[in-house]
Amino acid sequence: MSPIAEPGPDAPHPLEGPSAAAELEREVARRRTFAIISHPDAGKTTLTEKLLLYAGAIELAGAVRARKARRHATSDWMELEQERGISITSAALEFELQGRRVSLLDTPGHEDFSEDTYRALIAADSVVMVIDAVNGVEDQTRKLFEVCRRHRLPILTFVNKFDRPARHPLELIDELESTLGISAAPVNWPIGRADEFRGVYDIRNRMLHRYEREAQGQYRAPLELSSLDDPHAREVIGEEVYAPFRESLDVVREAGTTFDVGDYLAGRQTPVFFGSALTNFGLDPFLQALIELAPAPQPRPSDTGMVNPADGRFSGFVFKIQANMDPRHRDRVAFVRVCSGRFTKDMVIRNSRLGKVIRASRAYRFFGRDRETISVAYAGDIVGLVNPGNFAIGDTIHSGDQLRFPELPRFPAAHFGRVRLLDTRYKQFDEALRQLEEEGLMQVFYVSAGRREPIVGVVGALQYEVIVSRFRSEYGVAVEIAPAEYSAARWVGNPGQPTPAPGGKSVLAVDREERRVILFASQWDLGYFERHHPTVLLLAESPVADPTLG
Ligand SMILES: Nc1nc2c(ncn2[C@@H]2O[C@H](COP(=O)(O)OP(=O)(O)OP(=O)(O)O)[C@@H](O)[C@H]2O)c(=O)[nH]1
Ligand SMILES: [Mg+2]
Repeated sequence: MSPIAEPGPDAPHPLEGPSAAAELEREVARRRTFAIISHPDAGKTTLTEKLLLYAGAIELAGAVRARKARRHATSDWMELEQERGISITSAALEFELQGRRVSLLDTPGHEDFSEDTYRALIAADSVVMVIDAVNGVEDQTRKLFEVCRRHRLPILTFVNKFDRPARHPLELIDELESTLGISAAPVNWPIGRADEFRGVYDIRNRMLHRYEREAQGQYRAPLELSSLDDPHAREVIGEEVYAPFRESLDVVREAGTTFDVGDYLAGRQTPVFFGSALTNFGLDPFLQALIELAPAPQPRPSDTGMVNPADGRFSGFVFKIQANMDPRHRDRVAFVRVCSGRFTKDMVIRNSRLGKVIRASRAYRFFGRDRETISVAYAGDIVGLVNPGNFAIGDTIHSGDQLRFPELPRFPAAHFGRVRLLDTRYKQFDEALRQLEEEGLMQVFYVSAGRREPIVGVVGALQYEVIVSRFRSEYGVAVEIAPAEYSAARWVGNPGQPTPAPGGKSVLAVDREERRVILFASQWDLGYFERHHPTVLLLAESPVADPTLG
């Protein structure tokens, strides 16, 4: 028994009062939560790994697509990610740097995984956009940029791969401005490219950061150049590279956008940095800028008005669920973005969808696959709560009065496949279906009596591969997925009425909760049904988040 008496009901809680409010404000102000986005392969995971390295959070940067014996990147922890050298699921990494508490979300670039990327974006306060210097602004970057614009997220741009035969920097800046419609303000300017890449010139501070192929990231103090006309500068850079560099620099200094922090924070302007993540070049100034410029947690809209991060009341939302991250525990973790207040271990919280009270007895912070138990977290943090079926993606959790954050984007399934169990591990098979559906990786439908051969609906076909791989590696179950001839799923929204037979190759199915779903063989069939049965309410989204339906 503890010799210390429990405080009576009237005693102030140790975490209340003016000093607690000041502590909350201080902690919130030092938080920086951002997502790294881009088209596949631009170098997000490589940049993430190198930023961690520079921040001192990891000792040895693991290369993406490294040989088997070598370490893998911290944020690509899943087996299939390591096999394929691509990111499949977003990863959260939290570290301390120069008095800031940084939470970084490395996201997958591939369109088939973009639902996960969109949700991670909404959990962030700002964004790092990576551009491949050879390919410029690519499709997926454009789409993700639109989401950033809608949410008014400030964006820092890192133009990567300048060690390769990159496009001309003026052309890249121009492309950023013309295709994205945002003004782009170069913070530094590349000197040469590919084999003639000499480094970057910091425009505002007039510093020359020299690139040295052999140094591979070892820190070299930048050279201060009081004037670029200085013969020493020409000598260091080399006459052949100097002339075109100087010419383009003069163009941007005269006609280009100058950096303005207000415009950046308002999402009207993106500061642009040039470098090469793989060869560790240009990372230090970028990381510095990130620490100095990226905004602290911002107020967020809810159904009860704006929620201020320094509000005393705890609130947050679940933006991701991931099962089996830790092979030793094999549990399901809900990733919560804390939006206001302070979260403490054992706190009694409420899930606003279920109206249910939950005691948060285990909470974690993340470092890729690794996690650490925490006893306190503040607005801006990404917290993991072990999820015994208490949370769904999009849930708002809070203490105090009821509130709800806006719903998270859900994408309708566009590809359908029949899952076949190739062994007899039925129990594990059902568990895998349930847990991966809960993650939002797929939707599961049952046609007629066939409980053993469900139909899964996914956003992108690459997810089939992920499902097969995860069934095997996480549940020890062998399955194969054969394409099924459906192209849309719609829940029937009027539970009381009988559902007319859809006809043709379309079928009536149920989801896990026995709610009725029609799997349409084509978009045309869907349209035909809608025209002929205008009273049948068809819902494009799984009503999972609403227990009153069905
Ligand atoms: N030459 C060169 N290659 C790079 C650089 N940065 C990354 N790469 C390579 O580009 C490839 C893709 O890098 P990733 O970091 O996995 O790219 P990503 O953006 O995370 O890709 P997804 O997560 O799959 O969208 C890898 O082979 C990297 O080694 C760079 O600065 N220079
Ligand atoms: Mg990646």
